[in-house]
Amino acid sequence: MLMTTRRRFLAGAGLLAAAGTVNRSALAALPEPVIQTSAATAAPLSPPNGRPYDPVVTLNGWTAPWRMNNGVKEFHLVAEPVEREIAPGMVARLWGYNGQSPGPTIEVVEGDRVRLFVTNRLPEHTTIHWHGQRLPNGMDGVGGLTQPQIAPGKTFVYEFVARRPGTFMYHPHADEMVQMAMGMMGFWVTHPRDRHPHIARVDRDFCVLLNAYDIEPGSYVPKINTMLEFNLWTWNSRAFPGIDSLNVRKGDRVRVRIGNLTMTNHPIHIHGHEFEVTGTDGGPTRPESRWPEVTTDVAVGQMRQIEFVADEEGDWAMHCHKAHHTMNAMGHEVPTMIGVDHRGLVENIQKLVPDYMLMGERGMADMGEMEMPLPDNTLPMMTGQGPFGSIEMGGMFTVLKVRREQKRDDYSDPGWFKHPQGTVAYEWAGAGLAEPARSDSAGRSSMPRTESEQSIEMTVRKPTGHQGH
Ligand SMILES: [Cu+2]
Repeated sequence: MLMTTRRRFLAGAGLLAAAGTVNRSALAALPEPVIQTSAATAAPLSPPNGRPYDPVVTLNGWTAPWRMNNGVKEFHLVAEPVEREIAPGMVARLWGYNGQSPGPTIEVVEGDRVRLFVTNRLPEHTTIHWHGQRLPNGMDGVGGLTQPQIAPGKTFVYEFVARRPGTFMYHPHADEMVQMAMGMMGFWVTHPRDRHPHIARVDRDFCVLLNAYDIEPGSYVPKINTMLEFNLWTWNSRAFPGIDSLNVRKGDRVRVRIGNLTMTNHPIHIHGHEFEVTGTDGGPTRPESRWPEVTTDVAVGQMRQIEFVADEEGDWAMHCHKAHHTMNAMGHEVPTMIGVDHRGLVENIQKLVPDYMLMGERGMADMGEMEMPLPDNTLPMMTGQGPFGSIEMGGMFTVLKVRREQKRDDYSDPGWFKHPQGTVAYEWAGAGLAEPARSDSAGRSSMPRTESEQSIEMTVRKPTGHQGH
């Protein structure tokens, strides 16, 4: 959903008119920035001009349109306050680019000369650092070090040649802690110019930028001084169940590009498939350096490209393996209640405090289904309805959907997987479990102790003569 009819027309028509139809005065003017108001995943942007490439899909994001100006690819980024839907039911007031956080993905081709106009509509100065790029030092975007800060209301121009193919990011290098905590960041992909020996062609190419926010339940603006205790762990500023699924066709070669601009590392895990890291922040990895894995850690400031053939049909979980990062906002002060017997207590307290609820007595799974009244503008801690009930997830979690019948170039959600008969875990219908034999406290167990362990135990147990023991 683009803001004006004209903008919608320009973007929908594959954009900002080809160079031949742009007149001289238009070329002297700033390229019109395209403002995005939706958090939906945009269809990949097939390049309307310039060198051809296979476009990426930014989950819950989009690629910035450009105009060609005498062979230079021109983009216009506007740094500004934005409203971002984190998931249905919660909107955050962030800072971002062109209407959203993260900003649009920039896609160019190796060897492209790129000119980026950056207009600052924030209440304070900013810059943009082009993370990972080879470029002239004065284009590196470090406020105070390589350029003056961009004051509110001003527009700066960055220009360089995209010298190497790979996965990059962009973010401010000005009041960096605050501006990144507020959501200012974006993805950059430089596609190879020709066939590259270490870059395979893929059928699906997804972009995920890892970010995190600390937004008190019921409020809208992130707390900017938080270093580690974030309460919203997001991909492209979306939390489960707001993160779109990765929809692929069985047999597709799939690439997922992951960049981490949070303040901690994220071990990204995919079910049902092995993948290889085919690229890092430094570019494509040499094939002889790759090994198969199912989880890869993405440290702060890093980018990882993982690739696999999606050859197992189904709905496969894909998530950060830090369990706290697949939860939405929750208090860290919730005590562990497992095993505590509260029978009768809740009823008594509810006579005094009608809304009182006890959390966590049998684990926390109940939270996933609890119809607990939440403050405005917050997300349940564990949520998401699957075909078999609550998924009990939040944060950095989504689903890789592999389908035989998914059409090529079709990114639409195929719905839940229909499992072939006899392939779903099922309830045992036979006799129940009798109480199993357990080893006793005298230490008779399947692992007999060594003599020395036994003698240590004797020493401890024997009274030593001290009074009062
Ligand atoms: Cu994580």
